[in-house]
Amino acid sequence: MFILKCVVLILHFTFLESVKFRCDYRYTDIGWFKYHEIPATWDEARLRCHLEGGTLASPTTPKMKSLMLESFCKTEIFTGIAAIFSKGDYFTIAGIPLAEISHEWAPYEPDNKNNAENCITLNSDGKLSDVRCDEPRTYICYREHSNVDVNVCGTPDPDYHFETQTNKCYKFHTKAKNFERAHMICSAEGAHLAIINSEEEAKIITQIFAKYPKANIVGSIYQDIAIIGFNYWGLNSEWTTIHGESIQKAGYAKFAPGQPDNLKNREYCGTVFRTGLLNDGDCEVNYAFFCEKTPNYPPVCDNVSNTNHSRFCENDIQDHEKQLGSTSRNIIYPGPVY
Ligand SMILES: *[C@@H]1O[C@H](CO)[C@@H](O)[C@H](O)[C@H]1NC(C)=O
Ligand SMILES: *[C@@H]1O[C@H](CO)[C@@H](O)[C@H](O)[C@H]1NC(C)=O
Ligand SMILES: [Ca+2]
Ligand SMILES: [Ca+2]
Repeated sequence: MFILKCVVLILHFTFLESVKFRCDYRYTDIGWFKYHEIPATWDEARLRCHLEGGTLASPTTPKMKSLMLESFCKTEIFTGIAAIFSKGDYFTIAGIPLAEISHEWAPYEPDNKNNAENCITLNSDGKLSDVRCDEPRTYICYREHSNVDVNVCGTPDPDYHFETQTNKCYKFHTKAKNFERAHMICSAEGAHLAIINSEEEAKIITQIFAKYPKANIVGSIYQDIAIIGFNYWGLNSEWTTIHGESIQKAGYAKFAPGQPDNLKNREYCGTVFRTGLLNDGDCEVNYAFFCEKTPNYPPVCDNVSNTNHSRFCENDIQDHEKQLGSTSRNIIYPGPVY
């Protein structure tokens, strides 16, 4: 019996020892990495990494650099090193000065071309270049190893709360954003703008909204309205959820009295009042918003090192061939040209 208890205890501790994080990040012994293949401007890349629970990666150590280099196939990626506060003063997101990072510049770099280059790329040969921040590039997000595990909602973000009636998690964002930005934020968090599928869910939304009095909502003059996941599908003349169903079919279509009123002829995005009743809102106006998350999506993985991280670079190589107009298979990566 005693031995059995010991085994159970040991199993218990072994279990406790692992920390989970979303599987789109690859675990290494220094932390979690995700290569973002959709190019973004530096500001957007930084924000997306932050919302995902990481930071825009920088080659701060030889180990970091080699893990970054084996994660991408492009000629270069954005790093987190940028001069965002004053020209020429380069720091990582976490404030490490470039001078403290061992680095080698690509030929003729840095040139601060047209006095417009404030961001730094890591090139496939391991060298750095200064580039414009507003020209989209791919990038890597990095999450340092942390003891903070995911919660029942499958995220380390403590602001997602599980609701038993719907088996979903919800997060109320008090910092008001427009529809597009709200959609991006929920997506990056592994969630989506909340979709109300029943009276019950409308009630949950109402109850969450009630926990945040007007004074808690920043950046909006409409503190009784929050964005949720539906909008007006003009071509089909129908209020449609972001998952493509009419709101009637999705299960909840109760507009507030007098709504939708298409005020000023510019209300095509879905919002909800504190009452739980729907409203058409202005897609460009900032409102608080609700994200909804399925607990087991995105899936989470244990912090187990995955050594099989060879990226399949064929697509990128074909890209280069197209750009170069070459048919050669044993391509030599061209140096970056700025
Ligand atoms: C996983 O995380 C736990 C808790 O922080 C840690 O003790 C363990 O060493 C980690 N495993 C690996 C392979 O890094
Ligand atoms: C490693 O990854 C490649 C490509 O994704 C896959 O074909 C191969 O089976 C993997 N090997 C192992 C040992 O997991
Ligand atoms: Ca340059
Ligand atoms: Ca309205």
